[in-house]
Amino acid sequence: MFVHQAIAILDSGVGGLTVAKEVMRQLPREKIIYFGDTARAPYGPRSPEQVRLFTEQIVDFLIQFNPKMVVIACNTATAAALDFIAAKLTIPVIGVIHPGARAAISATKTGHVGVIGTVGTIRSGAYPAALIELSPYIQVVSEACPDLVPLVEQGQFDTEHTKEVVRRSLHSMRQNDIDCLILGCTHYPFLRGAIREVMGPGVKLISSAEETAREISTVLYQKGQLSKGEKTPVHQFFCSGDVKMFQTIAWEWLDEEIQLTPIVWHVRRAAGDAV
Ligand code: I24
Ligand code: DGL
Repeated sequence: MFVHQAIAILDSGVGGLTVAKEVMRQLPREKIIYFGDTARAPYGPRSPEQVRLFTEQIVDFLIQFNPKMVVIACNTATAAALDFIAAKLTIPVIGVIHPGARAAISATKTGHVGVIGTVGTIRSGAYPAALIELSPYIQVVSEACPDLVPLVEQGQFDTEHTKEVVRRSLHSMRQNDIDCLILGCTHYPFLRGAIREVMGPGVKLISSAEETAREISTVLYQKGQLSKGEKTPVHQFFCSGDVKMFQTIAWEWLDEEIQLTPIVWHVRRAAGDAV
């Protein structure tokens, strides 16, 4: 049987393009439908209730395309909404936390693992929960690094200022004797160089994008749902905010022109809500 259904990927903005790119590389026959909620990004500082609501709205939008799988490519949204979304749908729902946690378990020798992410991700405790579920004796230290996303979005990957901010943000990580650090945010792999410099070569750095693409591959294979299409799929992208910004970043990152459709949300906002 030929499976023509697409993989739906969602994120708070453009960060999930790292997962989309990995899927394109590892699974070039799969069609992707991507939604970036750029109008309401960043999700990192928002409450879990709000992130859950936003994620639900995006999934309701994406489900009209009849995808074979939903991928929550944002760590903050995975932390707040994965279980909730998975319970609502009959198709597989994959987040970025479990794949990263699994990779860390297989990479650590000492069992001392560090996790960094947004305030929402770290506050949820979703990473320690995923790690301990897989391996009960693992020791986890986690720390929110809210200053790192702005650095990436300013394109400051390797400046002196970046090194200083990274050093400050990872202070508690350096005081713990970890041998493996999960970069629990879509944006942090862009700071890999600075993070490596601060943590030293003895600490393995785990990025979720590749791990998540592998998990997508495994699940689709097990379900006999890998695409058998001969032609290169035409992916579809949607964003809720500025089209030009999304297009520029997507072009630069994916190295190809994309089909992008702007979406205007018609949702009621609570009074005083800073959307
Ligand atoms: N990287 C990200 N987001 C940006 C950016 C960037 N601008 C330059 N680069 N802007 O994400 C998003 C602006 N926000 C503002 C708040 O609302 C939502 C949008 C990480 C990259 C994801 C692929 C640097 C940059 C780039 C191209 C590729 C990679 C990269 F321009 F880091
Ligand atoms: N995509 C988010 C994450 O991985 C980072 C950006 C944001 O705060 O929205 O947690």
